[in-house]
Amino acid sequence: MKALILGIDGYIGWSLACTLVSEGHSVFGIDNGLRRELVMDEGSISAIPIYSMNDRVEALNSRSNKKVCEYLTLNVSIDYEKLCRVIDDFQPDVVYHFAQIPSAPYSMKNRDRCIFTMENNIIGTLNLLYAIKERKPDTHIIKVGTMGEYGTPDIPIPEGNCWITVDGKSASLPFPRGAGSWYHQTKVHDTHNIRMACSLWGLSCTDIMQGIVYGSNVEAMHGVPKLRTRYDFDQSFGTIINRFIVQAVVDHPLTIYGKGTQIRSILPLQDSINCLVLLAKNPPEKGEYREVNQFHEYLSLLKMAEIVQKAFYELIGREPEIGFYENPRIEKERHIYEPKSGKLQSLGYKNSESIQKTVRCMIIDIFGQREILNNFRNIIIPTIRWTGDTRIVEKIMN
Ligand code: USQ
Repeated sequence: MKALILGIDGYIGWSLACTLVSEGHSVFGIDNGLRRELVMDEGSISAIPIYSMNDRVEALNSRSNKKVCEYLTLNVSIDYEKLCRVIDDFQPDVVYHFAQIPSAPYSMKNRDRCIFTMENNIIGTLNLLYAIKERKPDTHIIKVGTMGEYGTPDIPIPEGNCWITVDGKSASLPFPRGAGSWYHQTKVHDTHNIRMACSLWGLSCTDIMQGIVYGSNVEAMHGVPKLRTRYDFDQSFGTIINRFIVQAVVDHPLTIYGKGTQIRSILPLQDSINCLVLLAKNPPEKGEYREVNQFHEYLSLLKMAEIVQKAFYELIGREPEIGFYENPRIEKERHIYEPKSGKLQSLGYKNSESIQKTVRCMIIDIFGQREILNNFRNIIIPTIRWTGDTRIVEKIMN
């Protein structure tokens, strides 16, 4: 299989590249290095040291003794002609699209960031849709959306369409979206745009409603330092469980926003990658827009913190404090959460391992970095608020 990965330098993009190459597939990766820049702007670093893209690609190729991975610096939302040329030359069977700004807090900081996130994400996807239509319309597009597109609607969340009845007439229609940030809203817009491209132009796309990914490793990195993927923990690019692990390691309270009764769907990085590979091996029909919900389980934030707390105590002998902070976001803290999933399972997907096991591996991985990470304690507490003001969030109670 020939896979084009847009956003190969990111957390998921790089993990996927290592996995595809280890399975004997050819990879062409594109990235503009934006994620590295934005994390630096946050005053943060990747908790796992990462190498330059050239070093990474060289390390990947040297394991196979041939050129199985190529890389080009390119901005998908700007360089349309270059993107077309890559498609002409590489002739991909599948394109994975991760070349997006993935952060809700980043997008909520102010108008400039909202617009930058909207432009970068939505135009990038439109460029990809046009490039595939014009140059190789039989290519399978796999796009990562988010479970957050659905929001927390207080009714069960279907996988794909739902039946809606008006005046006694019923139709299968897209489930209503309820994004809670400008970033999540970009994914909603993408969903509508991709759906239309499939129906108008006969493109074949899989749109993944993915939960929050956690983890520090995938098997295909074989513990090789140059093959490790990035791991963020700052307020914008760190996601909840990844942040909790770093917080535990530097002896900082685990930062629960609000009551911690919010429920979110989650999955380990290895499972996210397994699903991405499985979907490429089982493409949709020509013209099909296939929507899948991708998560392993759903838990309250408090439960996630307790799992990290227990695992850390068992491994290190110190129990991290769970801290409750003012919620900088505008989000429901008590809600029903019943998302459905079944399409991936019907393709043969099985969960790789329990959250407890993954969290233990993460602690072991990150603990070795504790001295360096201790220098970044000051960027852990959030300042970006959904109201638009930037002010440090206060701890309410332990
Ligand atoms: N939260 C805390 N403490 C923290 C960080 C977050 O309590 O230190 C809370 C947030 O208030 C929220 C929940 O944890 O209720 C999840 O926040 P998050 O930052 O881990 O995840 P989110 O903003 O939803 O976005 C992340 C990724 C995004 C992906 C999405 C999947 O950044 O790219 O699309 O997870 S989902 O959540 O299913 O939409």
